[in-house]
Amino acid sequence: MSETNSSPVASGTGGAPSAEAAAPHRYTAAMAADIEARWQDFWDADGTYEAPNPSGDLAGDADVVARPKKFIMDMFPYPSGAGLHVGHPLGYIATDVYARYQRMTGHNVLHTLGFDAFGLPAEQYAVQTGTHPRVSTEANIENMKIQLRRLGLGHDKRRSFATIDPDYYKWTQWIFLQIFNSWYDESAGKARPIEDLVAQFESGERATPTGRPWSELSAVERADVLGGHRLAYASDAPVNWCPGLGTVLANEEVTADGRSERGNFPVFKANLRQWNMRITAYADRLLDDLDALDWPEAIKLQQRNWIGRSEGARIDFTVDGDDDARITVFTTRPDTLFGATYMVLAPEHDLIDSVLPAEWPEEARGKDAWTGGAATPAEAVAEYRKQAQTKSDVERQTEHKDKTGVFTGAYAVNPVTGTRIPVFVADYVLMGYGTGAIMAVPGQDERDWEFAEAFGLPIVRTVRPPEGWEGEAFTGQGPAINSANDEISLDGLEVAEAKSKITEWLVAKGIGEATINFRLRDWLFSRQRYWGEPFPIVYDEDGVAHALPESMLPLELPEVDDYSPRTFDPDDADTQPETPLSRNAEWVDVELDLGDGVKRYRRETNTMPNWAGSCWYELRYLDPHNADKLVDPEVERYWMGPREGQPHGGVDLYVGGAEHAVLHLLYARFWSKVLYDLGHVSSAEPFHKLFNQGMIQAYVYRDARGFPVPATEAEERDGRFFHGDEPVRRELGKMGKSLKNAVTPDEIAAEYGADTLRLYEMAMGPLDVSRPWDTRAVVGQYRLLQRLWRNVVDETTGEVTVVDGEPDEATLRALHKAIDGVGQDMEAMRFNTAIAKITELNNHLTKTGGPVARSVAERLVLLIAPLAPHIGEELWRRLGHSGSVVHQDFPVADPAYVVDETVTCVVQIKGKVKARLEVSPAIADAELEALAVGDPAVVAALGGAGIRKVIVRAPKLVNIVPA
Ligand code: ANZ
Repeated sequence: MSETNSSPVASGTGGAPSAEAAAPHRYTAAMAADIEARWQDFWDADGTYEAPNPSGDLAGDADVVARPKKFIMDMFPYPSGAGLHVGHPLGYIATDVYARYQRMTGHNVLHTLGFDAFGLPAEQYAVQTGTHPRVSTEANIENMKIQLRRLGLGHDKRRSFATIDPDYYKWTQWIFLQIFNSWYDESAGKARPIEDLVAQFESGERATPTGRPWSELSAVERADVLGGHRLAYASDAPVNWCPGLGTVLANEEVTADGRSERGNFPVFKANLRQWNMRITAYADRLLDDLDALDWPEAIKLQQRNWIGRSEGARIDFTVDGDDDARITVFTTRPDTLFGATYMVLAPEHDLIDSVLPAEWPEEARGKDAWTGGAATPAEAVAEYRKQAQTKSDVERQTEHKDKTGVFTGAYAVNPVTGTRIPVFVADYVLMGYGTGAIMAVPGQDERDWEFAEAFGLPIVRTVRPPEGWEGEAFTGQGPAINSANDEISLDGLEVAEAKSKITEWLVAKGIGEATINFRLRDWLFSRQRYWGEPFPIVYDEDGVAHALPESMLPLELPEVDDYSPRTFDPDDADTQPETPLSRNAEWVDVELDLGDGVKRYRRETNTMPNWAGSCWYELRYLDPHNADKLVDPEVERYWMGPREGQPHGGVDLYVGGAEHAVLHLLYARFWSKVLYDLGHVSSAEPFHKLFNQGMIQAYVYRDARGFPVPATEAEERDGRFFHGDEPVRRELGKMGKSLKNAVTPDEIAAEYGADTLRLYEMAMGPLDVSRPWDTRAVVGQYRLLQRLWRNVVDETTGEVTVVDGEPDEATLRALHKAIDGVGQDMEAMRFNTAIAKITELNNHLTKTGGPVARSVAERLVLLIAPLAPHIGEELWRRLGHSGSVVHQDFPVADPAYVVDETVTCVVQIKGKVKARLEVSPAIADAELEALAVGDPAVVAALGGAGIRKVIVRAPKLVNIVPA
C-alpha cells in the first residue's frame, strides 16, 4: 500500500453549526460523515482489503499468503429494487467485524460479497414495465453497492460478481455439463465420467437393461440407457405444475397446503418432461458428512429429516387370481406382517389398471363406501384419481384428516396368513415414496387404523399394547402377538428381533429383502422462465439431448420482447407450460457443428432454477477472473482444502439466515460433492462452519382497522400508542415497506454515522437471537464514540491530548481485562459483550479524568477498530501512525493485570486469627465460607470439633464458632 495515493487527513470541518461554535472538533454526525467518506475512498484506492492468492492474477505478498487463511462469507443478497433496510446488513456487519479481527490476529482473510441476481422479481418487473431484467437488476446492484459501501465493509472488491454475469454463468453452465456427463458408480461410491459407463457397456462388462449388445442399440436407445444413469437427466415424472404462475416448482417451493410459496396459487401433479438432478445418489454421503461440519444442530437435524433415511423391507404380495402380478410394498415394520389386513396403492400407481377386474366382486356389493357408488371399479378409480390430483402431498398425508379411498375390486394374498386382503386406492399413500404401495396394519399404524374404521376393515393387533389400551393403534414397543403360522413364529419377540427374524424368512422365501429408503427426491431443475441460466443443451432431430462443447459457453440469453411464461387459469390442471424462450425461433432452431459436421438442432428452452447460481459461488470468489478454469486447483486447495479439524474442507465461516436450512445448503453440498468426485476441487463440503444470525424485527403500529400506520408517526403517551389522536396497537413484526416500519441504514448513517450504526447492530444482543430495532436507542452507541473521541482529541483545538508515560495501576488492570475479554468475545462472535467491555474501559478513562496515556489510547483504538473501522482509522492516524489500522496486530493482554485484584480475608476461631486468605473483592459469602472452613490451618485448629456457627463478612472477615 502507498501512503501518498490518497491523503485522508482530517479536514476538521465536522460538527453541526451549534456544536461547532462551542466545540468545533467534536465527533458529530457531520464529522463522522467526513471521516467515513475519506477512509472509504482511501480503502478503495489502497486496496486495503485485497487478499492475495498463492498464484494467478490475484497472487500477492508471499508473507501474507504464508499466514493461516480464513475464508469468511455471507449468504449473498438478491438485489431487490427496494434496497436495504437496517435488518439486512446485520450478518454483513458481523462477518466484517470478525474478518477484521482475524486480519489483526495474523490471518490472510478472504471476505467479499457478490449478488444472486437471477430470479423472479426482476422478471415480473420486466413483464410489467418492459424494462429488460438485466437493466433493472444492474441498477439495483449499483444502488445496493452504494448502500453497502457506506457501511464500511472490508470486502475484496476484485472478487465480487453477480450470477447474471456471462463470465460467471458460463461456469454454472459448465458445471451443469459436468453433472450431465457423469453417473454415480455405486461400487466406487462416487460420480464418474459418463464415458466410463459407455466403455463398460461397450465391452460387455455391464449389460444393457434389455440385454442387447450396446453396438446394436440405436442412438435414441443409447441416449435412453444413459439417461437412466446421468446425474442430470430429463424425465417425464409427476411434477408440481402451477398454471397460475405458468411454471413447474420444486417440492421445496410448494407450501404445506399445496399452493405455490410465491403467489399462493394452486399446484397440481402433472406428468411433464423436465430436467432433474440425481441428488438421491448422494443421500448417504449428504447424511454422513454432516457429522464433521460445525453447523447449528437444528440445521443438521432439518437436513437429516429432509433426507429421511428409513431402514425397512420390501415385501412382495401376489394378486389373487393373477399369478404374474405382484404388489411390492416398502415397510419399516415387517414384524407386523401378520396384521396386514388390506393394501393400498397410491392413485398414480401404474399397477392399478392391470389389477382392476371388469366388475365388482361379490363382497363389494352394497358397500357404497368401498365402491364410491360407481358402476365399475374402473369408473370408481378414475373418479377418485381426479379428486386426488388437486391435493398436495402434504395435504394428503395430514394426520387425523378423514381418510378417503376406493376399492379396486382386486384382492392380494397376505404371504404369512394366506388370507385374501382387499386392495384399495387411497391418497394417503404417495407415489413418490417407497414403492407407492403399502401393506396396511391398522393395529400398529394410526393412519391405517383411521382408514380401517372408515371402511369397516378388520383390525388385528400384532404387538401387545399396555393394559387397558383400546380404541386406537399401538405404535410403541412390546412383544409380538398373533404372529405365528406353521413355518414361523414371532410371538413373544420384541420389535427389533421380530423384524430381523421375519426379514430373514422373507429373504429365504424369495419374497422380500431388507432395504433402506430415503425421503429425499431428485431435484427438479428446470423452470419455465426467462430470467435464468439457459441450459447448454440442444436436441437433434431424434430428440436426443446433446451437450454443447465448452467452446460454445457461455450460451447467453437471447434478447426478447416478451419475458412472461404463459400463465393460465390457476385452477385449470389440464394446461401445459409454454416457456418464454420457445417463442424465439432464431435462437431456438440452430445449425451447429458439434464435432460431426453441421446439423440442425433445437435448443432446450427451459432455464435453470434460481438456486443454480448459489450452488457454487464460494468457488468463484477464489479465482473470479480465471478464463480457463472454474477455479485454479492450487488456489482452491489454499482457501478451501481439508485442514486439521475440517476433514472435508470448506469455507471457514458462512453466515446467513436459518431459512436456507434445506434448499440452498443441500443443493450446494451436492454440487460440491460432484465436483469433488470428478477431481475439480479438493473440498467435499462447501461450508465448514455455519452460523445463523437472528432477525432484526420492528414494531408495527396498526390502526383500528388493522392497517399499519407509519411507525415514525406513532407516539407513546402514558404507555399507550397513538397516531395523531387515534389510538394504535403496537406489535412486533418483520421490517419492511408493507408494514410501514422500514428504517434504512442510510438514514441512520446520516444521523449518526455508519460506525454508530455498526456498533448499535452489534450491541443489540447475541448475534443468533432476534431483536427489535429501536431507533431511539442508537444514540447510546453514538455517545460511546463521542466519549472515545474526547479521550483522545481536544474538542476545542482538535489537538491530540494523549500523554507519554505509564498509566496508573487501576487503568492498567482495566485495559488488560478489556483486551483479554474483547479478544475472547471476538473469537466467539460475542460482539455485544465485546462492546460492553470496550465501553467499560472507555468509561473508566473518562471517569479518571486528565489526559489518557498514549499506550492505553492506542490499544483502545485497536480494540474498537474491527467494530467501528472509520473512527478507528482516523484516531490511529491522528495518534501519529502512517499505516492503516486494518493490518495492525490486535493487542495482547498481560496476564499479570488480568487476574483479579485480591483482598486479604482474616479467618478467626472464637475471635483468634487462624488463617489469612487472598480472595476476590467480589467473592460471595457462601464461597468465602467454603474456602475458610476448608483451609488446612483452620481444619487443624478445629481439631475435629464440629462447627456451631459461621459468621461471614465478605470479603474481609470470617468468624467460626466451634460446637
Ligand atoms: C406397514 C406398517 C406397519 C408401517 C406399522 C408403519 C407402521 P417412514 O418411517 O417415514 O419411512 N409407507 C410406505 N410407503 C408409503 C407411501 N408411499 N405413502 C405413504 N405411506 C407409506 O414410513 C414408512 C412407513 O410408511 C411404511 O411402513 C408404510 O407403512 C408407510 F405398524 O408398513 B408401514
